[in-house]
Amino acid sequence: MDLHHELLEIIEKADSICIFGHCLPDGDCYGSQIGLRELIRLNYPKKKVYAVGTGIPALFEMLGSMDQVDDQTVANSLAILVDVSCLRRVEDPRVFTAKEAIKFDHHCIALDTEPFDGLSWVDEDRIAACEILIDFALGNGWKFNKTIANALFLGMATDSGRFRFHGTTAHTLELQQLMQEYGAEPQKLYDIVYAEDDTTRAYKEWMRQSAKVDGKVTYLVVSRRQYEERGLPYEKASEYVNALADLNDSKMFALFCEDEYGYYRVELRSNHGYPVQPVAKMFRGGGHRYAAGAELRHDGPNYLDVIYQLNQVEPDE
Ligand SMILES: [Mn+2]
Repeated sequence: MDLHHELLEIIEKADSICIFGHCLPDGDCYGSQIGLRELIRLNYPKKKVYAVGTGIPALFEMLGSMDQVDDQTVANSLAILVDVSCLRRVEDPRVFTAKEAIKFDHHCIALDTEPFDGLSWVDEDRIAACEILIDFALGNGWKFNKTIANALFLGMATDSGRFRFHGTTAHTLELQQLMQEYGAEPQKLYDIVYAEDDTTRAYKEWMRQSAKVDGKVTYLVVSRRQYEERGLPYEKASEYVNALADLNDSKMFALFCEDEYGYYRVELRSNHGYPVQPVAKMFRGGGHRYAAGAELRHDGPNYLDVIYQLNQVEPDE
């Protein structure tokens, strides 16, 4: 039996399923969780299936909210990890107590990615985990509805920067079109996901004005004081790396943001085919080939070491 059918068989055998994603959930994580939950509910109405974690509250009204489940439910469930590489990176640590775990993911395996024993469909060449889930559902002959189409469209749209980033393929665009045929509403999603309040707009503008250039890299180091006095929480301030895209004709861009412990969250990107993921791996991180994250601690290397390594990176092809 091939991988696809083995995964399907495990899902078909489970009466209760909890779907887990990563910390600081993004559109692909939340879209994968909701999309898969609704796919299973629609195609197997007798199964109990839950999406566990914080999700993206601004989208709950349109796509559905996350589920509150008790410990017993998790312990009696099949865990399905989506958009996350190992159990340790899952937002809700109760995932460790689940009966069995499988996953659908598109993250590169990093040095500190823990081994995952369950059956996995991992494809690092996919722009989004949602793309893998759509192919899985199509292969199963599963029915879709508008909510499913919206949720899975969301994941592909956000991880690909609205179908622009390196790694967006002809297949991605086929699935984008198919989701629209099933009822996805791009404009309605974008109005919510990309709505910016004045605080955020001002912060991103400050980011662009404060960015520095070193060789092939545009970067910005943000201290806790700098985002707090601009009214942003760490979770937001540290994720807006794309505000630095396409400045100064740089090949790569990087955001270093201080957390409450004085560590720095590092986000590395390239829209020009420069693989940044190997650099992330050198600094306690991982992610995708052209979009990766890392962490810097007090006693270790600092941001200049990361910039130095980025400047050694050569483009693919
Ligand atoms: Mn993703």
